[in-house]
Amino acid sequence: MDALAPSLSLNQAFLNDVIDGLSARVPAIPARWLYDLRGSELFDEITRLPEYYPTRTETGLLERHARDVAAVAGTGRVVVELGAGSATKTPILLRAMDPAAYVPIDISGEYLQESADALQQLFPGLTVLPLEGDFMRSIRLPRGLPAGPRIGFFPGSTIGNMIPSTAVDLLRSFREALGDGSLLLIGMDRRKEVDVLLRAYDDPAGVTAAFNLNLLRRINAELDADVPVGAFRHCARWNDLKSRVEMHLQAVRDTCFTIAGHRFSFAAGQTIHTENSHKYGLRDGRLLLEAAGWWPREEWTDGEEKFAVILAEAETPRIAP
Ligand code: AVI
Repeated sequence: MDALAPSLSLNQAFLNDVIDGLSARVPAIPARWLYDLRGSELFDEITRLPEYYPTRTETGLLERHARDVAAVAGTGRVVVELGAGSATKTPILLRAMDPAAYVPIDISGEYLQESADALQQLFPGLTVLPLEGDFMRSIRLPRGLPAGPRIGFFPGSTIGNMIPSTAVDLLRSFREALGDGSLLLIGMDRRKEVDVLLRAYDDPAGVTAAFNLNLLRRINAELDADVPVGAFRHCARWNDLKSRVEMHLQAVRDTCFTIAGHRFSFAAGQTIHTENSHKYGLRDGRLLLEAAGWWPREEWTDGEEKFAVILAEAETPRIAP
């Protein structure tokens, strides 16, 4: 009974988001529902595509600058990662930092445990304290963490998937959870030529299209629905005013379907907005951090300035003119 309760409420939350989202004036479904098992596998595949530059570029930046991070942060910090640690990026940082403990936070307990186990094997002497929870709601670090300052690690440009007000709220809550004297190492994708961006989010192999369309398959599989997947196509758009790539599912013909007894109809050309990926210019990224109480101290970027890794320090509130 207890074991069923969480999945029941997750299913209910999915249903609520889908019904509310499709009933809205501008139909949209929160991007977090893209990541079921298949969605996560497809996202992994995306990160290896030649057109999808962020993962490769950020990993290169971490390899080049992890020692610079350690030079500022010193050793013996507690590393707190938002999201389960990636097998490629996290070890680069841990190796350079020699931390007092490593705390990965993720909503998926299973994925979290797997990644924590893998890192524990790689760093047998390291205290690994995985924390299951939704960091978008609240962050409460485990009791009994080693004393001393912390460093938050938020790679992958995940911050770009939030609208700016949500991003600032999250960065601020992270600032509060990590405390005075803390640092934050964050990856942000930069603005660049529109064709480069659109190729990264609409690759010729169709992996991103499959990732986006998988949301409709998931709705059919989990929500007693009959969405005609073939009536929609993946569509990536650059919204210059908002400085973001948007993913949509666009109806290729007039269509209607039912989800858990709710009837929806879409005219050809109408879309369901499924994801935002904001791209930050040099000043935009800094402003976002400062709005949340983080002072950017170092910033590293690749030769083409495609991607930035920023090291920011917790700012002490002070009187300002
Ligand atoms: C997870 N996130 C940072 C990816 C991005 O680039 O916004 C998700 C993604 N969506 C399509 N391709 C990749």
